[in-house]
Amino acid sequence: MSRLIVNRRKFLVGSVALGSSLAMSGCSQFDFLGQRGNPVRQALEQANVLTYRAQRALIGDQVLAREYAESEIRQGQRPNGSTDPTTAEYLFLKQANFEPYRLTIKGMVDREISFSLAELRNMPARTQITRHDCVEGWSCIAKWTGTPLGPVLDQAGVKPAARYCVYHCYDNIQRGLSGDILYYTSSDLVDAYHPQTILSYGLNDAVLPVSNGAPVRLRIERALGYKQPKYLHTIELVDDLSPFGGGKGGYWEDNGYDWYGGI
Ligand SMILES: Nc1nc2c(c(=O)[nH]1)N[C@H]1C(S)=C(S)[C@@H](COP(=O)(O)O)O[C@H]1N2
Ligand SMILES: [Mo]
Repeated sequence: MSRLIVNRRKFLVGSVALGSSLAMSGCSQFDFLGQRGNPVRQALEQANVLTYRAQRALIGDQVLAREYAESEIRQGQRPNGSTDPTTAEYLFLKQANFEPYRLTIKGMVDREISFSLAELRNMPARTQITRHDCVEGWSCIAKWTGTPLGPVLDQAGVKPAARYCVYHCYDNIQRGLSGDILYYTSSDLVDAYHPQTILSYGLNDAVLPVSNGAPVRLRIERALGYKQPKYLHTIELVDDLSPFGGGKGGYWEDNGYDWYGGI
């Protein structure tokens, strides 16, 4: 099973090249993927449009991102992108020390639910030291603490036809004449249920600071920096990403970054 996932990942990286030039050669490993009728290619091509019912077969037995030792944490997590949101909702929460904060799970679920910060902190926690890679060309090793997302989604009951999680954030990453553009990104359900995917409220043994996404930011450890939503307030289960923002599944994705964003 893990072989299939590795292949899926390789394929998705490879598909950038395949998409822009099917005839491009020089990547002999993927030559078989160029054969349109090939069953492996057909299966992989479907991977990120599979429903939850189908993605469940891929969940579990997943490849973990590398974890590091304490001694490899060399500096604090460098704040990037939004570092101090100015939306009214966020300013209200911040001055109230995030007491009224709730994380909502909605969309294609059996029951919409929400959790306070205290409730999230009381759920089973996981701590992991991982490397964050930003496409701007820097990385940081940091220690993240939070509760795994999978069991939280299970409490809402993901509908069999759901395909993606859309992660909605509080921050206005862009302020324009036509109003604020709020940060968002998305993932498939394989990444959402990955054992290292956590709703993180702790960073380097301290409470997650505002500059790094307080009170809760998601970690998807096999993905690039822009797939790590800070200031997270709602996770929406959907079967189609086109109604959100520019339709490409995220703020940076709408601006041309790859949707999958795997490392
Ligand atoms: N809500 C929100 N999430 C975000 C961003 C942002 O601007 N707003 N920037 C992204 C990018 S590009 C990176 S590299 C990381 C930075 O996380 P850090 O500030 O904790 O280092 O957050 C990602 N998640
Ligand atoms: Mo980034």
